[in-house]
Order: sequence, then structure tokens, then C-alpha cells
Amino acid sequence: MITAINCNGERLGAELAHLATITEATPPAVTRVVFSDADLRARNYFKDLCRKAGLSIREDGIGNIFARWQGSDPESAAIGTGSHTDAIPNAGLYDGVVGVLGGLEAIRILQEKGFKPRRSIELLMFATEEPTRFGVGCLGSRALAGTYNEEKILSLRDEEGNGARDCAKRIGLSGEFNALMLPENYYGAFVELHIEQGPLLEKVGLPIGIVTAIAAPASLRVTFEGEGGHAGTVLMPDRKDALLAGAELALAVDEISRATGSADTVGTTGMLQVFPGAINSIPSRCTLGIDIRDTQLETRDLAVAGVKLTAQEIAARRNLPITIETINSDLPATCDARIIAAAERACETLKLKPLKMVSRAYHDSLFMARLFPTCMIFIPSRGGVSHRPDEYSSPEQIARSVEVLALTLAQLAE
Ligand code: HGY
Ligand code: MN
Ligand code: MN
Repeated sequence: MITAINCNGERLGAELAHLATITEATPPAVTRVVFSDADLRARNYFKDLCRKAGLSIREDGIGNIFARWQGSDPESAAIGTGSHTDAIPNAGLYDGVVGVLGGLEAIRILQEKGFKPRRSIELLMFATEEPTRFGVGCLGSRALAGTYNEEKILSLRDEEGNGARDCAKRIGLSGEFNALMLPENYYGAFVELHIEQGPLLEKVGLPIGIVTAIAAPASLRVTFEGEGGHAGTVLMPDRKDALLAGAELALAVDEISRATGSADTVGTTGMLQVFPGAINSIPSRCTLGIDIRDTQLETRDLAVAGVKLTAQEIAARRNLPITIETINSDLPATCDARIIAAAERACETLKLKPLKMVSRAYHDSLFMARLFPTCMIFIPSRGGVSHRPDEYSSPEQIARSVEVLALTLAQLAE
């Protein structure tokens, strides 16, 4: 086993900095929504870097990019690594990106070390990890895992009513979604490097997290229909104000999530759309985007059921029509003991003490784990901040984690 390896922090830092300039927000904020021009430029930049590293590249119909370092035994299942480069509005520069560019750096330093993989090592850039465009996250990895089939993907629409096929074709992809699922034995293992996006590693003062489980996300879209009308002439007793029902429900989401008895239950109303949205017009429609998670499926589902019930109760009391749509309701994932052990050995070799921990954020690994033995390596996040421009991990923290990833991949590809 390789006993020492060094990340080229300067090279990786320059690439992270360059990718951060490919944004539709004012730097340092990063906005890079899938199938946008910024997304297309980021893809081209990534593919160019992979070509320079001698990797063979392919892209599937929905935009997952596969960059392969061919091993000596092409018949054996490859080892996968990677993450995403799409970013929600006003995000930071590390979420997903350190798993893509850090994965490339891990491959390059293994190449420079003269390592020769028996199993091919394949770096993925997943399409659409963030839910921004179509309301559902991990569309690319759901497709690879067979969780979403062609029909389901074609049913999705963005806010302008564009379908996934048109959006994909707009940036030059085939838009063919009928054969995206990977064969069961395509990867022998999958390891994703990602920032923790939480405060734990910093709190306990450890440099690396090894993920043992990934929390189960669910999201709902709830719409209340009111009557609207003129803000000056409709008297209070005659109103049917949809926003007030939405406000009650948002407070209930918070209350229900706090009351499950589990510290792992989180509930957020991240979106609230009011129609017509004029200061002097009573809201006639209010749509809420609600995100509920827990590491335990039963607890998560209890919270979701409580929110749905409360929504119906509010609608009945206010005599408003309501629609409740479940956008996604996913199972949690358990990481593979064999890969966790490989990551622990890599930490030992590098004299780094890891923390075994749960991921409260979801990731593409949640869906890769449906088909392949999977694990994640976490990088500490300053103040636990993420999905904000001040998201930060130090060059040293990133370099150490890239080295852990490199030695983990080397063990698995031998
Ligand atoms: O929302 C999440 O957990 C991920 O960052 N998209
Ligand atoms: Mn994210
Ligand atoms: Mn992410």
C-alpha cells in the first residue's frame, strides 16, 4: 500500500478558484443551476481538465460525466468517485466541487506516484444534485440507480415549464433517458468526497469525517387556494387569504419537527410562493416547498404525516381548497463496512484521526448506495456553514482529505 502521498494544493486551489468564477451570481457567491450557461461552461472546464489527465470521457443523456482512468484488468468492476458542480442560488464554492476536482486531484497524485490501478478508477460529475431547477435533487444519480426511469424524468418541469429533455438538448446533450441506469456490477465500490456542511468536525477538532449513514430526505409541495381581491375594499370578515394558511403551515412544520423527540429530525419551509404577489392584492394562492429529514425513516415519515394532517386541518378550518404533492420520499443509506475500513486505513497511514458520522445532508452517494457499496469522506466546514457564499474549508483540510481519498481509492483499485 502507498504510505505517503501529497496533494498538489496549489494546482487544486487554482482550479477551485477558477471554477468559482463560473457563476451567474456576483462572486464570491456561486449560482450554477443545471443546464444553465454557467453549468455548460463548468462542464467544459471539467472535461478539459480530465482530458489533460489522460482520462477517457463519456457523458450520458442527462449530463452525468464519466472520466475513466483505465485499469490493467478492464473486466473487473471499476472503482467510482465524484460529486456535483451544480450549485443552488447564492451558494459557496466548495459544495460538491471539492468532490469533483478533489477526486481528479486524487487520481493525478496517484498517477504521479506511479500507481497502476488493476481496477479502473472512474470520476463522476453527476448532473443536477441540487433540486433548484426541477424541484427534486440528485436527478442524475437517481437515473443511474434506476430510482427515476425515463417516464419519471420526462414528467419533470422547471419553473418556466421546460422539460428535462429540452433543457438537456439545449446544452448539447442527447436528452435520451431510456438507458441511464448502470448495471449492478458496474462499480465495485463508490467513494464520494464532500464538505460536511455541518459543525461537528470543527466542534470535535478532527480533520476528517467517515460517513456511516446518509439521512433520508423527503419534500412536499403544498398549495392553498384563496379568493384574493382588493386589499382596500375586501373587509376582514370576507377574506380567504391563502398566505395566512401557508404561514400557519410553515410554523407547524417547525413545531412538528422539533416535537418528534429525535435531534435528527429537521423540517424547513425553504420556498413560499405567493400569487399574485402585489402589495395591495390579497393572496389568492400560496405554495410551500417543504423539506423534512431524519436519519431514521420511521421518525421522518411520522413528521411528514403530521405535516400533511395539519395542512388538511388548516385548509378545512379556513375553508380553502388544498393540494399536497410528495415530490420525493427517499430511503436513508447505510455505508459499506469494507469501504469504511479502507478509509480508516488511509487515515491511519496518514496519521489522521477520523470521526465516524452520519450525513444529515443528502448526496449523490444516497443513490449510488442503492446499487454499489458506498462511503463518503467529509471535509470540515468552518462554522458548519454551507449553501452560503461564506462556506469555507481550508486548503490544508482539503489537501488532507484528498490524500485520504487517494489512498482509499488505491486500496480499492489494487
Ligand atoms: O440539500 C442537500 O442536502 C444537498 O446539499 N443538496
Ligand atoms: Mn448542496
Ligand atoms: Mn452537495
